Order: sequence, then C-alpha cells, then structure tokens
Amino acid sequence: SDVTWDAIANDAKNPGDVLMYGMGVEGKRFSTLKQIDTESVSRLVPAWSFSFGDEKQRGQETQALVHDGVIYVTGSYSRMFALDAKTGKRLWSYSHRLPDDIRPCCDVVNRGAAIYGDKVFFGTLDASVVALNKDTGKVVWKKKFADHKVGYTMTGAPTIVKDQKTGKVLLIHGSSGDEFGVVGRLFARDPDTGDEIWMRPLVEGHMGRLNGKDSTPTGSDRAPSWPRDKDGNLVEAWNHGGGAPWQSATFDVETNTIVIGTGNPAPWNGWARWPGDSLYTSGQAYVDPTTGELKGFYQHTPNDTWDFSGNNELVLFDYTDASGKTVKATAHADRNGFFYVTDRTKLATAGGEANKPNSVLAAYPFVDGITWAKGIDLKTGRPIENEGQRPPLPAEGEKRGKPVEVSPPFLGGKNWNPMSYSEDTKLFYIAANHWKEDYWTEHVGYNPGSAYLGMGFRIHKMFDDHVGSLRALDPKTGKIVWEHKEELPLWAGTLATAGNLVFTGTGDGFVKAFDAKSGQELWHFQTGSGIVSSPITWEQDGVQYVGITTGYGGAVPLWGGDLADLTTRVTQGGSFWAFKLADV
Ligand code: PQQ
Repeated sequence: SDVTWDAIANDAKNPGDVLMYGMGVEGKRFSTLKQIDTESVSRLVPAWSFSFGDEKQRGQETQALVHDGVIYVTGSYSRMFALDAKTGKRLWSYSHRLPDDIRPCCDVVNRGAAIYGDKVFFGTLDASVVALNKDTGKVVWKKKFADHKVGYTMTGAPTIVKDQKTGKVLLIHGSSGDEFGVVGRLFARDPDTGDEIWMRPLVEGHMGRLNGKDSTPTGSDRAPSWPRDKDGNLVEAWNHGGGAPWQSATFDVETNTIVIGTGNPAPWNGWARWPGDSLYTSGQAYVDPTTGELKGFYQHTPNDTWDFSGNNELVLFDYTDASGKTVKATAHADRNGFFYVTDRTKLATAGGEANKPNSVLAAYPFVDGITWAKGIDLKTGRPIENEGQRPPLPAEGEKRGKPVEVSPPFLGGKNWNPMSYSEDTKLFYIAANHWKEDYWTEHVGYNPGSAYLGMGFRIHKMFDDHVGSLRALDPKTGKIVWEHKEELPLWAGTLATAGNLVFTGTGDGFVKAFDAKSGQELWHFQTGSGIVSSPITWEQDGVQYVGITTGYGGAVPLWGGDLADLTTRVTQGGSFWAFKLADV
C-alpha cells in the first residue's frame, strides 16, 4: 500500500513499519516493542543476512526503512536494495551511475532513504536526489541539485514533512561539501515530481529561492557576522562559507517547523573569518516549511575553527526540568562535547532572530576532558572559551602554526551516529568517543574542487583502555548514569526499546544489547565487519526483529590518525542482518 503522511506522522507509535530516519518525526529512535527484553535477549539469533555484493564495499552507515514487509536499505556508492523483511530475499536493487570526480570528504557513504506514496527517495554522491518506485525500483525522477565537481555531494537521508499550513507534503534534503568550500543549502521538493519549491542557503547574506525566484537573503543581506577586507568587501571565505545541512531533519508538527543542524564554516581556519560568528554555521536551524525562511537559529560554536559543525541530530522531546516544569525541547549532542537542551517553542517563534537569549535550557559536557571551552553561558547561549585553543597563525616565513592540543578533536565527542531517547528511562543513549588532536593552522587558499581547510591535524588517544564510550545521560541533571567502554571509536547509532534495551554496533563488528537502566551488556553477536550504521526494530506476524547494516568505513579509517592505524585490522563488508528470538 502507498505510504500516507498520517502513517509517517505516527511512525514512532506503529512498530509494524519504520518509515522515517530517526524512527519517528521527533527522531527519538525509541520502539514500543518488548518481545525482546532483558530476559529474552539471550535467545536472540540471526534470522537471515543479505550481502550487498559487488567489489563496492567501504562504509555502510545506513538506517533501513520497513513498510508492508519490505526493507529499503541504502548502501555505499549510492545503491539501494529492497528486501523481503521475513526472508531477506532481494526484490530489486538500484545502483546509481556515479562519475569518477565525486568528492565526498568522509567516505562513499549513504545514511538512508525516505518513503512516501509509492516512492522511495535517496541522495547520491554526485549531488542528486533520486525517486524510485517502491515496488519496482524503477527511476521515477532524478534531480541534480548542485555541481559535484566543486564538492557538493549528499550522504544524509532526506525527510518527508507535511506543511501544516498549506497541507502540502514536502521532501526536505540538504547537501554536503563544507570541506571543499561550498555554500550549504537546504531544499524542499515536490515528492511527486522532484521540482524544487524552495532553497535556503546557510551562510548569512546569501540569497534564498522560492518557486524559482529569489526570495530573501539568509539573515541580513549585509552579513554582519562575516568580516570585511580593507576595501569594505566581504572576505573571500564568505563566498564559500559552508554551513551544509548534511544530516537529517526532524519535524515539529505543532509549530510547523523543520529542525536541522548546520555544518562547519569554510574554511576551518577561523582567522580567515575573523572577527565574527560566521552565521548560520555550526548551529541548529528552525525553518518554515511554507517559505523556507529561518524562524530561529541557535549557534553552538560561534566562529567554529575546530570543525565541530552543528549537524548532529536534533531530537524533539518533552523536557521536565529540575523544578518539574515541562518544556517542548530539542536535544543535541554536539561534536564540541556539549549536550544541549534548547527551548524549541522559543526558537521556532524567534522571528528569524539568531541566538535568542534564554533559549538554552541546559548544556552539559557529555565527554571527559573538553579543552576548548569551560562551559556554556546559559543566558547568552555562548561558550566560555578557554584561551589558547584557537591555534595561532603561522609565524612569518613558516608553513604551519604552532600546534595546540585540543579535545574533542574535529571528529567530535560524538559524530553523525545518532543517539536515542527512551520514553521509559527518560535517558539519552549516546555513542561518544574520548580522543584528542594536535591541531595547527596552515595557509588558506580557495581552489575549486580542492580541500579548503587551512588547518592540519593528527588525532591521538586520550585514554589507554578505550576510545568509544557508550553513555546514558540524564537530561535533567547532565549526569552520566552509566558508561560502556570500547577499544575502537564508536560510529554506530543507538536504538532504545520498551524491552529496557539499548542496541548499538561496534567498530570491531559486534551488535550489542545493553540493559537500558544499568548498562550491563546482555548480548552480542559478531557480524564479520565493523558496524557504523543505525539499528532498527520492527514487528511482523507477531515476531519482533532487530535489523542492522554492517560494513566498516566512514571518517575514522580516513581521518582518524592514530585510531585509523588501529582500525586497519577491521575487514570491510556490506550486509544487512536481521535478528529474532530463537523460539518465536
Ligand atoms: N561524514 C562522516 C562519516 O560519514 O563518517 C564524518 C564526517 C562526515 C565529518 O566528520 C564531517 O565533518 C563531515 N562534514 C561534511 C560537511 O561539512 O559537508 C560532510 C560529511 C558527510 O557528508 O559525510 C561529514
């Protein structure tokens, strides 16, 4: 049957299907299923597994969707597979023809699809969006949204929303490419035709589009958050300013607001953008689905010089503060090491204002050893930066500046791999990492299609016994209720269930289940490659399944420094695994 908006809006309540990246419009990744619980999980066994095949392997970062007994799972190199959810039999597959000159910064990954009506949608590495007929896999439409040669690409899952004002259903998607100096863009399309409805750039002063015409500039057309040169012109960096929304949106139905994180400013080197905050990068954006206008914005890292980005998932939840008051809030674990709770009603009605005072309800460190800031000033929402953490410019005649030790490193206290929130325990489950970097400046110059960083780096271990740290965080107090350590970095999403379980995957190939309250590891299974994807669970004919994609890759083996060296022992692969209890 066709997928309706009502079914998508109720995704989190209907365990028969998984229709959204994030397992619900609010992105909580919480399932009401409890056939698999802390007692029965020891009997969890593979039901089937499907190999993506080909010589194409590398990172499999996808979260699968499930509808009417069919699994829709994307693979590396812009592929998609439809599988019978009970048997793993392939129903169809699609492999996008990619040019040789694509420029993904951080592996040839794809994080998942969206589904609506009779179509499934996903982004491809040559900066296109493709709609396939969900029953046949045949291409219905294809839209190229930008030039892949200068660095535009797409790795994130698109999102279906319904504009509560016009009643129109929209396909929302972003772009990647900050490391090459693109101007990040968010798009809304007609899911039937792929036609663009609006486009919102995320660098202040760049012009938006609505119905094919210029709409409004983002923020002020004078871009006061970017500096000017001695002739009074905006600095070169402003033309390539970054801010790419490369992960997925959540949707606040009540205030009719798209909520999405924005990427790092380009170049990484903050002196090329000094002084100023480099809006609207490295923050959380609240966007009107009707017009593509910014309703509000909160910046986690002003003038981000550490590639912290603000892209990580924004989970919508009811926050009960220490005084017992409940607020409609947004939760976010940033690469910069802080876990933020923001007042989303305030941000969704800020009238376009950035950094509205008192919109941050709480901000806690969720990893140890943060060096770049002491904390977040809740009144202004701004970080209290530690001096000396912005690496100095190279001395006269030198190629590089003096290195500074920084934590978290640019790969973050947590990267894109999404956290989950349990409606039962009221805890967030964050697959975090403890590590640090030597970080220094280099000279910056823009050259289309080349890396535009102006920084050099080398990541090191922080602790001898672990990098990965799966943490349960109480949003009321910021307390880490439990922790599970892993030798390798954690790069998989987490899933919480009403069976009092948390599922995730590890860099050395285990799927693991933990007691959501105590953190005790209750079950594991070795899949044969590393896991860097997001688990799901669904129910069919009275049986609860857990599904996860395995296949090692992503940013760590490419950029992880000492940790990349440590991962060379992990072999590649590319499979989807389904598990169920042995006796059902
Ligand atoms: N992608 C990964 C990954 O898939 O493991 C890790 C990262 C990306 C990063 O650490 C990034 O900074 C990053 N940045 C951009 C960007 O700013 O455009 C894009 C991506 C991406 O699309 O995968 C990553």
